[in-house]
Amino acid sequence: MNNFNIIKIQNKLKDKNISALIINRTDEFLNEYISPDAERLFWATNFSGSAGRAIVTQSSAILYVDGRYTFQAREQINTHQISLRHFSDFSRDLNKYFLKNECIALDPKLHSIEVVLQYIDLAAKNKCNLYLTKDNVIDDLWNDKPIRKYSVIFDHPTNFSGFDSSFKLSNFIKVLNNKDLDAYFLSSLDSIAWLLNIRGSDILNTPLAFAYLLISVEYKPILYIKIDMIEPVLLERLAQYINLEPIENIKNVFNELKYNSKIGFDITSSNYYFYDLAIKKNCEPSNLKNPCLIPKATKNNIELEGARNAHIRDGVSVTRFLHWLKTHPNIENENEVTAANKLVSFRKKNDLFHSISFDTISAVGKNAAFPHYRYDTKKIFYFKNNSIYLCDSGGQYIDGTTDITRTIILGKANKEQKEMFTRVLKGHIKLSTHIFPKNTKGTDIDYLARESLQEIGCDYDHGTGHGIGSFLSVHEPPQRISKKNMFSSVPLLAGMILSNEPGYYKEGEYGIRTENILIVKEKNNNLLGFENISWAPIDRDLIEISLLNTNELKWLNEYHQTTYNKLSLFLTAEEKHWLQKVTLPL
Ligand SMILES: [Mn+2]
Repeated sequence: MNNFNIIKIQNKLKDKNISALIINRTDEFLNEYISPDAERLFWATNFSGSAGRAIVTQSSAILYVDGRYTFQAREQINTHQISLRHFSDFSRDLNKYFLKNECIALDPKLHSIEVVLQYIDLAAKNKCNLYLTKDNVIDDLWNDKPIRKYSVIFDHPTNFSGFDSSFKLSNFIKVLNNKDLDAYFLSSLDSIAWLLNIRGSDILNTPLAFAYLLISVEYKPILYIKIDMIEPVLLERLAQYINLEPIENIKNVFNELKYNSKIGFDITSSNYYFYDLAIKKNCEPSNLKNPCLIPKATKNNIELEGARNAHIRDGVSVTRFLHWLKTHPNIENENEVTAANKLVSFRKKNDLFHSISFDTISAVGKNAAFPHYRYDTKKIFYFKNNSIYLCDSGGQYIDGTTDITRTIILGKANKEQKEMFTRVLKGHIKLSTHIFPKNTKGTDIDYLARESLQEIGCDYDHGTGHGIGSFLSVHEPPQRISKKNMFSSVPLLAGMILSNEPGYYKEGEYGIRTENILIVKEKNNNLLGFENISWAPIDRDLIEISLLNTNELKWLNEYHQTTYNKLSLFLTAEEKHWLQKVTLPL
């Protein structure tokens, strides 16, 4: 089927004499999780993944996605009209478009300061025109664009968040004073939510409220937000130390600042529009890494305790779900959608449950080979005997965010599936039990999770671990465990929470991933290591015991014993009996 939206864009480019339009998959807050009105890349290309960029010219279109999404993108886009390339080729490819006298357009609200500054440099070098659009080209064409919805904004009290927001703000202002800044412009929604102990539901599955915050060393911070959506109790608290302004007035944010005020921006996570606006208002922008990032990532004891508790409740749901699947009398009558719904129904019963934390990846057989598969209610896949099922899911609880993946076999696994599952598990265990010196980055230890796969020439084309928020984003920077040179990385610090999720994907056949969540912990002799906080059985029917060494076997048996001890209290007699059986030592 022809993609008419690409043609509409191309006609618009011809009308406006634009050579190429760069589309970025994000919103003006540079979020990973966006509201439907910000799904411009999806509107243009039909690719629905959470990361990607496209370059549309008058006669061509190229979509750039990372390894998580290559299979999915190929299925979703019309490959006659749109070519697909790996994200790592994007920067190099720009040289093909930034040519002399060509006009390259982009919306400065949807690209980071850092990226636009690079484009400006490249355009100057190649004598090419960079056109920062005032009105978004796609919005002009998108007739049935959804209207942005705003939801209730509520308090996240200190018995869950640990520190009160005036304490966090005073630490933030200390940083600004140290750096000699007059103010800081913050547009990362999860940082604003963390700093002010507020949460909302403006974005599906991530408890954020649309807002901007200007923090001044001299005046009260100004929060641009939907004031009438704030719950009365919260409004009363915020009004004590914050000035509230309607979010629609954000374009006036720098108006009251004195001439030449030095304003900090995080050039990687703020959009270029506001940086440019600050310059136009005679302010002096200055790059400062978002001062919330490290304090937000290194969870306090209350947040860590909340995460442990949330993961036990969540593990109970996942275990009940696995029991339901593995003991189902007619699994062929169930499908990816009914399974995902079943899992949600278990989670909903848990205390402090708010929502799921991302669209459940519920993938049967060959669909599991898409690391970020999204089931399609129009194209239902039923369970088949002797097929692999991969489920990656999570919950938002008031005391913590969870994320867990289990891969199971329904029926009998073949030799290859068992070998690959066991190699993935070996990587998972190796990372989980690693002890490392301070100052180690996630990129330094990523290889541990891949070693056993790489021994036989296999690998997976995605990161091994991401940070995770406290009742916030399920993917939370800055820490990550991934290959070197792919993303920037920071040293791992005690209190950080990360996922451990190696996998293996065989296109057209099956996919495997085993994911638990880890807390970075101080160990003896000034070293760091991990504490595992996810509990759910790992499918013994997929394990090839002969491939595990003594220590790995010991880890697995202890993991299963602890899983049983932590969860059995909350299960029915039948579920408990089943869990006992599947967690017996191997
Ligand atoms: Mn994950």
